[in-house]
Amino acid sequence: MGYQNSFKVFLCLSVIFLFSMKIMVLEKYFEKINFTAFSIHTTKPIRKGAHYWFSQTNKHANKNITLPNCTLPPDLGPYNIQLNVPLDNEFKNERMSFGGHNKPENCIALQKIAIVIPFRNRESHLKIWLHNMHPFLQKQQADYGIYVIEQHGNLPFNRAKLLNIGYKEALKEYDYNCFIFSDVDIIPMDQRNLYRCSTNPKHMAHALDKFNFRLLYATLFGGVVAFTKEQFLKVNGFSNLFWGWGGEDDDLYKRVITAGMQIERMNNIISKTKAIPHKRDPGNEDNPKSTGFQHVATRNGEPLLEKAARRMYTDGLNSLNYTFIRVMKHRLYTKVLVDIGKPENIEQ
Ligand code: BGN
Repeated sequence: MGYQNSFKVFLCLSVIFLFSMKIMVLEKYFEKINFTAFSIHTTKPIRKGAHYWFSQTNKHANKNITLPNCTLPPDLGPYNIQLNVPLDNEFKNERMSFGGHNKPENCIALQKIAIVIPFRNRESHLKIWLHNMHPFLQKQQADYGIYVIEQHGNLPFNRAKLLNIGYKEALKEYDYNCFIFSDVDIIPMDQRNLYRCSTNPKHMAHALDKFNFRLLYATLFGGVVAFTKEQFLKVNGFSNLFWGWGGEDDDLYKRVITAGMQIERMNNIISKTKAIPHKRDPGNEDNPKSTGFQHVATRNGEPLLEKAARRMYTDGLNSLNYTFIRVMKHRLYTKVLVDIGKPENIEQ
């Protein structure tokens, strides 16, 4: 009797064991199928050993469906910018990945947008920018990442070189195809102002409140501009030679025209933009004056802007050198700290 009972128990346990093994095998099989579906919609992170977005579970992985392309929501309109960000009420979105990347949950965005911000000592502006721009970009159904490129040290600021670096660093993480180069203190006042690239490079800060929402001069190309990857490569990026305030955006305008492109601007109502008022930062004084009338950056006494077209194929992305110091993944943005060297006319 005792022998028969133990045999039955053994039989039961074997059945349970075999059954659970079968479930495990089936689970593995389905995991494989789902993983294939998952990889259709994503790209692997490029930097190894890191943190990045796609190590997170993809909510669509189990649905095994193809998502539709994103469309814009119909209720885009004037945007209420918040300048006072309460300490305990920073923007939150549980779905967002660390480092300030987000993409729509239920559709595929056609553009993958890197927003690149040149930076030094402007924490308060960055806080306001992030608090307003994450909800703005998410409302526009953008697939985007925020890259803050910080210049190490106290030498004159080089906005354009930092933007070139942002382009390169962002591409190490994701296959971005659109780059929006933005100052940290500029925030759009209307959600219809699409943070997207277009068939030509786009100027997006032409109707600033500080200039009474009017275009200051026809060739102005500062504040916020959008380039597809191809457009940016075509102009060889920004010049690396503008140290201190002014001129680098005018130089970029000349590159765009020289490369046979036009610039685009949306209408003045949609493009109304806020520039957070502030004093000029130390280390960002006007770049050296060389004429009696205006400051113009120079190299060996030669005004850079005058020779913009001739210089563009030797000064830019293809001549960029800098020392990467570190990357820091914050909840709302990725900060890359870099040593960008010094102007040619500063001797150590
Ligand atoms: C211009 C600056 C731009 C700046 C606009 C708006 C120069 C080059 C000297 C001719 N250009 O004067 O860089 O975006 O003002 O502030 O300084």
